[in-house]
Amino acid sequence: MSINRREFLATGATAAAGLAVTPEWPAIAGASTPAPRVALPVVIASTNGMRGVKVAYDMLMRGEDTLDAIIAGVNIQELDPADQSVGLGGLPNADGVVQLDASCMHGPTRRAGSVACLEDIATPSLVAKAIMDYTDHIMLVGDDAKRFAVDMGFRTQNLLTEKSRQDWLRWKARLNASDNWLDHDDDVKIKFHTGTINMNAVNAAGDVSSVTTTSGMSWKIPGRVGDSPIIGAGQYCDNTVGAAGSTGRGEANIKVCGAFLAVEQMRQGKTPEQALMYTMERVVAMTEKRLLDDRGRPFFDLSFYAVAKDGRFAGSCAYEGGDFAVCDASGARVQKAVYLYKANERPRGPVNGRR
Ligand code: SD4
Repeated sequence: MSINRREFLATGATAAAGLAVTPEWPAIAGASTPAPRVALPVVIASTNGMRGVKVAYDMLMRGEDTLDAIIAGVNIQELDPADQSVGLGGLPNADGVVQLDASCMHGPTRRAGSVACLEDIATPSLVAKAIMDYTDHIMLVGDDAKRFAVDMGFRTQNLLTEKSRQDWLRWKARLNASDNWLDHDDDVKIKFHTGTINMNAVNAAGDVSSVTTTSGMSWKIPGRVGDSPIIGAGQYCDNTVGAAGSTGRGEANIKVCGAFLAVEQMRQGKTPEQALMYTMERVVAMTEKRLLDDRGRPFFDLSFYAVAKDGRFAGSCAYEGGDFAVCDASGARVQKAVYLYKANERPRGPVNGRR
């Protein structure tokens, strides 16, 4: 029996087998121009997800679920003590305590989960998924989130590595020049740090998922919640459109609900690149004066990542020089992000918007 390509796709056989496919028609309603042919699956992430996008892609090729695949991808960074922006080894808050945020969305079943200010559990992405899978709620925080996780069988451990503890001590020592702590010559390097991993995927059937996980802004005030666990800011997906997520200064992203905004822009027909540039422009437009130079350019940076249901993808930054990780039929690689301002336009100013 012969079967044409469209019928073959419609059988779902391709999806079940996880095969790479090339959609022949634009999947996004309202798209003004036909989408270019893009091979599926596609996984994109912040650059620290280079190892993760390959792991996730291989799982999608084996027909595994989109959210399971990208969570396996981000687990690599969460469990890596050398990555000081996520999970085990993440830089702590002002009290020297590692507090983690994460959220995820599963496109095909339209579900979401989120956890904030989680301590002692290295994989908040899996805790967010457990909240999604096993409760009628979407978000749990703090000690109660930890108790839930322990009840679910998650293992507790000290997440503060010796390297992160030393960095915290040095930051603390430099807080006040007239305190009783001595400074060290290299302490000038100890500033506020940002870092996070966001990962988004679309499989051969066009199913979409998204996840973001982080230790948040280093030296933050205990209890501070960033954008990563906020559904619609740190990540968002809609199975009829695509997925988006963010890393960088969460306070700037929360005010524009950046991941939601990017997905909604794609829904209205913008390409991922156009949707992310629009989102970056909204971030700058919504930034308070103290964080802008006299020409209106932000002192901080922020990155967005988006993948459309048809496999087109992009990354964006405020300033030239940013990149992101992607894995598709051409393999895992780093690609340049689009940007609003040239690198030499970056104002000299407080790092990460801190004065
Ligand atoms: C946050 N966007 O908590 C996250 C992680 C980060 O500085 O990059 N922090 O704001």
